[in-house]
Amino acid sequence: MEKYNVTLEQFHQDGFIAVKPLFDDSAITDIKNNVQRFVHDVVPTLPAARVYYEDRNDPTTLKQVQKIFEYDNYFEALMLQSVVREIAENLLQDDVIPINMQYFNKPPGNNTPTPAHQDGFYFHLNPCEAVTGWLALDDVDEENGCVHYVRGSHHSTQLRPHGKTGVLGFSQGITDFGTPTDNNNSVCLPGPAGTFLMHHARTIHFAGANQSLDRSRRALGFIYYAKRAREDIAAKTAYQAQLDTQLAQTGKI
Ligand SMILES: O=C(O)CCC(=O)C(=O)O
Repeated sequence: MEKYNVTLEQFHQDGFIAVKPLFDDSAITDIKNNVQRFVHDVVPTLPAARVYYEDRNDPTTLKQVQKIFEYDNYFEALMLQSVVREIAENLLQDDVIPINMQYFNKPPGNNTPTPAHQDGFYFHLNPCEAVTGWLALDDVDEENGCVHYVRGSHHSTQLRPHGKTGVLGFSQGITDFGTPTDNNNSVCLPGPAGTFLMHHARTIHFAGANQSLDRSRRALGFIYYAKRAREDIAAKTAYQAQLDTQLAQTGKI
C-alpha cells in the first residue's frame, strides 16, 4: 500500500483512501478507449435492467451501466486481476468477492447530484465489510461533480436512515443528512483523470451535479465484499425486485 502513498491506518481512521493518480495517462487512455468500445458495441446487447438511461429513447442520456465485468474480457481482467482488487484485499484484510463494476456517466449540464448515502444500506451484509472503488476517467472537481466523503462516518456501526430519492441509479439516500457532524467532516476529492478513491461501505458519500458546460464526468465503480461478510439474500432479492418493478413501471428499464 505504501507504493500508492496510502495506509491501512488512514483507511481505518477516515473510511476512505485517495490515490492521485493510480493510473497514468496512457493507462487511463486505454481504459477510456475500452469504455467507448463497450458503450458502442456491448451496451446495446445488454439486458435492459443493466443499463440506465435518463430517457430510454435517447442513447445520449446513458447514465449508468451495471456489472460490466460480466460482459467483457477487458473489464473482467480489470475487476478480477488488477491493482484495484489488490487494494480492496489490503483494505479489507481478507479475500474479496467481486460484486459489481459500474460505469457512471454525468454529461455536461447534467443536473442530478448523487444523493448522500451509505453503500452498506444497498448491500445487506453482516458484518458490513465491503469497499467501493471509484476511478475518475476525466479530471474531476466541484464544478463537474467530484465525490465528497464524510470523514470518519464509517465508525458508527449503525447505518443512517435511508429513503427514496427518485434519482436513477441511487434510489436511496440518507433522510437526515446535513447534521453539523456531516457538514463539518465533509471533504471533496478533486483530482486528475486516473484518480482512484476507495471507501468503506459505511462511509457517507455524495457528489454534485455536473454544472460545467463542456466537461464530461465519467467514472468506473468497483464493489468488492469481504469474504467474511454474509449477504442477507432474501432482503437483497426483495429489494432488487422492488426496484426493478419500479424502474420498469416508470419506463426507466
Ligand atoms: O459517481 C457518483 O456520482 C457517485 C458514485 C457512488 O456514490 C458510488 O459508487 O457509491
